[in-house]
Amino acid sequence: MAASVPAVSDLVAAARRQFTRSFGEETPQVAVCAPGRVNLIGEHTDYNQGFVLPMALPLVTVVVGSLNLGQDVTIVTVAEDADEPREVSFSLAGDNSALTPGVPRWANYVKGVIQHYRASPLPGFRAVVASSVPLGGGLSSSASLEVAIYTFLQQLKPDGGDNVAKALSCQKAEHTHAGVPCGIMDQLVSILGKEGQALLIDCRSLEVSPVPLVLPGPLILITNSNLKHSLANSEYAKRRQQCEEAATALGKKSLRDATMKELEGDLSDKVAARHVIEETERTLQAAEALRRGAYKEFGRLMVESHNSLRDLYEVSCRELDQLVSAALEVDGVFGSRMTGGGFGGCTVTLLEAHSVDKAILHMQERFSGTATFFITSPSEGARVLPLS
Ligand code: GAF
Repeated sequence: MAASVPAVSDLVAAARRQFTRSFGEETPQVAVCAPGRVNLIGEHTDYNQGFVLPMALPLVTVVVGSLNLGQDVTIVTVAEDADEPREVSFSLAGDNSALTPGVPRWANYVKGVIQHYRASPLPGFRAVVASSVPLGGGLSSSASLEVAIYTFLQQLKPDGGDNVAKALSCQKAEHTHAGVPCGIMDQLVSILGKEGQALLIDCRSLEVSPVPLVLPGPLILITNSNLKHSLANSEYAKRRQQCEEAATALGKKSLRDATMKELEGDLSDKVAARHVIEETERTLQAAEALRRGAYKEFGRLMVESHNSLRDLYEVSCRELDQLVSAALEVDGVFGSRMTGGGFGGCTVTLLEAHSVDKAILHMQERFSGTATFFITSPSEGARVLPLS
């Protein structure tokens, strides 16, 4: 059985109950949310200035809160994590030393966003965070938290910037406060997501083109391996560095400018570059196929993408490979692949609606761990929520 996605209104209600418990007040002044994302294709291409095709999810991070009179900040999360405190307080007065990363780790994303917010100084505030995006599941729980906090701060003090500037500030927060040299995909789609549309993003120009994914039609099934990935582990940074070195060796500013012909010869030390060059091309073809409703072709490109991430880029793992192979054994499945940074997290599968139950059952049977399933559709990006 697929899990049901919690309604945004239920998350807001949970955050409001915690707000009352923590601050003794009935109603916060502001409520906002920002979604996680699933990437349909175009993996590890964003920091090479290539193309990506993600969509925003109905899984979101909610922030509710109010202005403080001084410069004190208190943030509480409703998430349970036995190892980490659920509440953090600091002052924005003086230099930025209170924003130095530390514990709890979840608060580092908040501190990073405050540090890179485009309209300083910020007033103090009290807020509660609640999220339905699985943590460390490859669905951008961190970008959704960054973007939700930024959107909340915009209600307290407008920043006068545009959405791209907002995404870049949130990306910077991840670089400086989580130590992950991520690309721009997750933050952009969390801000710009649209109901019924995947977004083709050119990660060089940051131009975004909608690609309609109208349902009913095929379904998108997300399968969480429940194996938590750790993007901060050195592998992500290592891949990024390999790509930069490969681009320099080819005399290019980024791998976006390189062609397979230029890689000819000894490919043995350039397999990462080959993944990026081919994945960028695949993403453009996949967007075109989706526009035409050519789901079989789209599915074939998803499988090629997965195989390339597994064999060339080496960011998949046994659990993700098992889930993808199992999905592909079911009639009515167009394609399946790992999604996000890799080393755990989720797979995404495109399939006929009538095959969903069969696919879930078969994946459960063939998987060595315990997986969670969500049927999903493209949703709205970050937004301010009513508080009635
Ligand atoms: C993570 C990063 F945050 C993204 O920028 C992107 O590189 C992705 O991994 C891989 O495509 O989600």
